[in-house]
Amino acid sequence: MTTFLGKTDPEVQKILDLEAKRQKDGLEMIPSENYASPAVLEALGSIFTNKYAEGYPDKRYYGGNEYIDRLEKTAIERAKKLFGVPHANVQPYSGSPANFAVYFALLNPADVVMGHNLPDGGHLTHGWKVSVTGTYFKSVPYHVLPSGRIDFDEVEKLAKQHKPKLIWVGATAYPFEFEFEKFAKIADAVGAYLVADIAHVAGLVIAGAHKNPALYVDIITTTTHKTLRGPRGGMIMVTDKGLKKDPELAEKIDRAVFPGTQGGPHEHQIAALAVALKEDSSASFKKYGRQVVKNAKVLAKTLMANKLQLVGNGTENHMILMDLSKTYCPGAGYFAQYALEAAGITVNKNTVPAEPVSPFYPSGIRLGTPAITTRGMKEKEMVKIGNFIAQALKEIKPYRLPDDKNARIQFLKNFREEIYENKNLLEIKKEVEKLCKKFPVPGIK
Ligand code: DSN
Repeated sequence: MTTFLGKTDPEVQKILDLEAKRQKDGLEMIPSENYASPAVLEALGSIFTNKYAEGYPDKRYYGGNEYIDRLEKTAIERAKKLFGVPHANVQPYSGSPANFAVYFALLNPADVVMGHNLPDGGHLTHGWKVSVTGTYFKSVPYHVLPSGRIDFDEVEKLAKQHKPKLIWVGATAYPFEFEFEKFAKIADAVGAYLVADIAHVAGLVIAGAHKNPALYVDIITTTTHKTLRGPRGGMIMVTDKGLKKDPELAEKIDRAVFPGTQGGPHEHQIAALAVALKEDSSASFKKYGRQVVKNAKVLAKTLMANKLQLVGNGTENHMILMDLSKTYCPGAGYFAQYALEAAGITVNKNTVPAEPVSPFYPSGIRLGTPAITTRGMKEKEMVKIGNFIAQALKEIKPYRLPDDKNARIQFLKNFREEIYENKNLLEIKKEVEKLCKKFPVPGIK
């Protein structure tokens, strides 16, 4: 496919071709994944990768940055305009480094931070115990109710009791719209910085399919490769509210990114981000973002019509969290992920609220519509896909996770071998491939 790569390194070219085929022939339904456009890919693979640019536009530690400055300023201005914020830093390498920089800008070691509990759908960097954010800081997690929604009585109680310096709003497995205004009331009452991590829903925010946190929070962080359809990367934005609270907030964030936690920015990544942000400002992107949510709602309805249980009985965004613990068995997310993969449908196993097993053998799966909507699929296809999924999941019925941890390893090995040869799943895979042929993937021939 790529002339230079194919000649220089046929081994990597072969792997690339195989991955392209996988991305093309299957249904990509991990809610945090998407397809970047050919223009974004071109910018990402460009000669901007050759340049060192430590520092910021007009304040670099290296020469030769005339055009790089122009590039980074373009990305910054586009981000500010799209999200309605006065300050944007486009240098974070990805979402986790963006969040680490926020800690470094605002907190001292052992300060208190509150975030959405990981097994309840939160993110590692919001204070989970194995992350540096849960070890160098005192982490007080908040939880969700049995309905799956955030328990705001608990958030308020914990905030009053522990007086956090920083509260995160944002999650990775939460099928509801974020209620930024409720968090703002609590954070303001205890004098905490409020930071929205909108990595999952940033594209929906731009499309008007999710409320914009800019009015309610001090800082916004996001990745750039999920619903924004950009390159892998991160951004940090400071809001008017944040600057009013702390006029030095923008400088604090910039210093925390460089030199605080990162070295030279990845300007090829920033170039691709600039391109994605231009694409995201179009009318067709607004239509895309709204279609992502419409598709998720139809998919949720189809799954429930097939008697599958969803956290929150549906979705308000791009994501569906399916609880398989009662329909099948505790830990069934593991079986479901592999069975669906055998059927050409990629999802990820995920914990559910009040998870009965563990994050490695969780009882749910997480599904999303951003990538399949990018391919142009609509409501009609969602009904088809929902029925494929329900049909495929029937094949996990005979399997039950052994209680004995040592017995599990051999059992799961046998399971994986069997599931990839399951005839019914292979039949569904053929149907999936037929459907996928009608919806090309941007950037793959
Ligand atoms: N790994 C991302 C996700 O899948 O949601 C979060 O960082």
